[in-house]
Order: sequence, then structure tokens, then C-alpha cells
Amino acid sequence: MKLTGVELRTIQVPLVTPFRTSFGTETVREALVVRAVTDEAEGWGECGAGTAPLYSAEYTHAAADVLTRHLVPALAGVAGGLEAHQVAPALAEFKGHRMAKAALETAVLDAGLRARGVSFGQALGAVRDRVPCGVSVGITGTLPELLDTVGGYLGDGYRRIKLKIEPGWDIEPVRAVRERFGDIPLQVDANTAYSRADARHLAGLDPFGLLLLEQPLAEDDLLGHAELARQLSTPICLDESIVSARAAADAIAMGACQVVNIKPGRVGGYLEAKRIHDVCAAHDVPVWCGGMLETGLGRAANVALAALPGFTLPGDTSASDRYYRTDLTPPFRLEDGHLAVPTGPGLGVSPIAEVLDEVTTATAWLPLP
Ligand code: SMG
Ligand code: MG
Repeated sequence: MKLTGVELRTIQVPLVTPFRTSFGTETVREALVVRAVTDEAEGWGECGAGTAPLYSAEYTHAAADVLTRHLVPALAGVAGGLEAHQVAPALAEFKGHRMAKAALETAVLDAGLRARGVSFGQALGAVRDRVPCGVSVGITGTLPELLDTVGGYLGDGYRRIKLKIEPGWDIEPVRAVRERFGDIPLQVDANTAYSRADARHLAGLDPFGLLLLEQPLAEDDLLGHAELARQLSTPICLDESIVSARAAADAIAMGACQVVNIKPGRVGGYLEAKRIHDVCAAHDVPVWCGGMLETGLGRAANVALAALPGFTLPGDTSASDRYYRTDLTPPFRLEDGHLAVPTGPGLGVSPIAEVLDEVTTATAWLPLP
């Protein structure tokens, strides 16, 4: 397959409701959409980075810059035809920027799979044709608003609720949801908002029988997570800390987590995400698919990944209408608490041209020699 060029589009899509986490409130999803044009087919990738470097060091403008100056030009140096497995080695000399790398690799992978008529699910090793879905509930600020929101999502059929927490919004919201909705599958995500000194406070979550506590401490604090895991009965799940299969293996060996959130963008792409799945499966560590408020493009690939055998917990793979009034692709709809794994070639979905044009705020075409 010969890569002839890459198109980068910055998109801005309004969210149906503001999404507040411990690091800020998003009302518009900004993302980068990558289109790989080859002599055989076109492929799409979505970059999970947002407007500002608040979830991790990456952000949209930086992703566009590193793709333009370094990552896309580096693919010109790959001898012979280009296939997806050659992308990560070709980009390895550039440190970090995993979300930008992931978007490029995903676009090349999608092009290759479309050319061969193979779906993402088939290529990754999916064993299910639909996946149970959870939903991530932002910080609302008042308990009545939280209970309304959670009640609405349970009414929609979501199979698991995740509450975003931060100091000052943790024990009480969990208590309120447990009291109102009983023994539903419930978990919390702190996005690094706590410190080691908060161990006793976080132990206050233990009586509520949560599925897991996601990323309470800093991204680089594996030892702190291991110490915390010994003090809590609530299982610790890592998100931000797990940037590679090696990081996953290390965290498991240290006892820093009992569960892993796999986000393909955070780890550099779907091929590394699959390796993390395999590492975790070898250690009997359950995994689930995280989300970065993806449009239908990123969602299609995430749903395919979530259909692998080790994904035994519902993911943050919610339906299109939880995020967007109009998705970039035909909408993913929740049916009986599940999303169907796309079966068409590659991602199995493509952007609707008019919608994509409407939300695009900048475009760049990067030709390859
Ligand atoms: O895609 O449904 C989604 C959002 C899931 O909570 C979610 N993601 O840390 O897991 C996480 C957050 C990071 C994104 S916040 C913009
Ligand atoms: Mg998280």
C-alpha cells in the first residue's frame, strides 16, 4: 500500500451537556481527524487529545504540529509498501505524542483493512458482536442534579455508571447514588486529583462496594497506587499511568492496579492496546475500554476493541446521543444496554461529508513524495 498523503482536520463539535471533571469543564469537543489517502483505499483516525493539556500533556494544536513536522514526514522513509504495523516503529524515535501517533496509525490501519475487506473487530480478535456499555457522569455540583442524570442514563439502559470525583465531591455523591439506585454496577474516576495523604479519606469509599476506583493519584505515582491498593478494599484501576504494554506489566507486577482502563489513544494505538489486553489477560487482570468523548469514528474502533475476550467490564463506550446531537458518522445507538460492533471493512463507518465539513475549523493536506 502506498501512502500518497494525509489530511488533518481540526473539528469542534458541541456536547449535548457540559462534561465536568476534576481538571475542568468541556462544552465543545475539539479533536483532530486524520485521513490517510493510499493508492488502495482511504482510512480515518481520530486523535483523542482535547483543547488544552489537562488530561495528559497532549492537546490538539500540538498533535497537529507534531504530525505535520515529524510524524507524517517520517512515514515517507518507510521502504516498500506501508502497512499499519510499520507505523509505530517508524515513529518510535519521536518521544511521547502517543495520541497523535495513534490517530495516524489508526488511519493507516483503517485504509489497509478497507482495502482487504476486513473489519477492525476481525483484525483485532473480537469475539462478540455487541458490547455492554457504561456511561461516565461528570461532576454536577448538586446531588439532586446528579441523581436526575444517573436516573436518566439507567433509564436509557446503561449497564454501569461511572462518577467523576474530586476532593469535596466523592463520598457523598457515591452514598447518594447507592441510596437511590441500590446495587447497580458503580465505579468512580478521580483523574489524578488525590495525593498519597488522602488514603484514609479514600478508604471511606470502601463500604459502597464499588467496582473500582480509577486513577486516584498522579500519572507517574505507581508506588503510591501500590501502597493505596494495600490500604483499600476497593480495586484500583489505572488510566493515565498506563501508557504502554510495559507500563501495564510493571503496574501489575508492583500491585499498583487490579483493573486496567485501555484507551487506544493514550497508549499509541490499537495495536499496542491489543498488546495491553494480552498482558492483562495473561495476569487475569480485567480490562475495559476507556473513552475520550470520541465521535463515531473513534467510537467504531473502540467498540471493536471492547469486543475482545479480556474486556470483561462495560466500557466508557456510550451511544452517540450521550455526546452529540449530530455525530460525524451514522449514530451509534444503545440497544438493550449494548452497542453493536461494526461489521463493514475497516472501521465500518465513514464520516458524513456535510457534517464533517460543518464542524471543521481548520484543514491541512500533507502530501507524501
Ligand atoms: O468518552 O465517555 C467518554 C468519556 C469517558 O470519563 C471519560 N474519560 O479519564 O476516563 C477519563 C475521561 C477522560 C476524558 S475527559 C475529557
Ligand atoms: Mg479516567
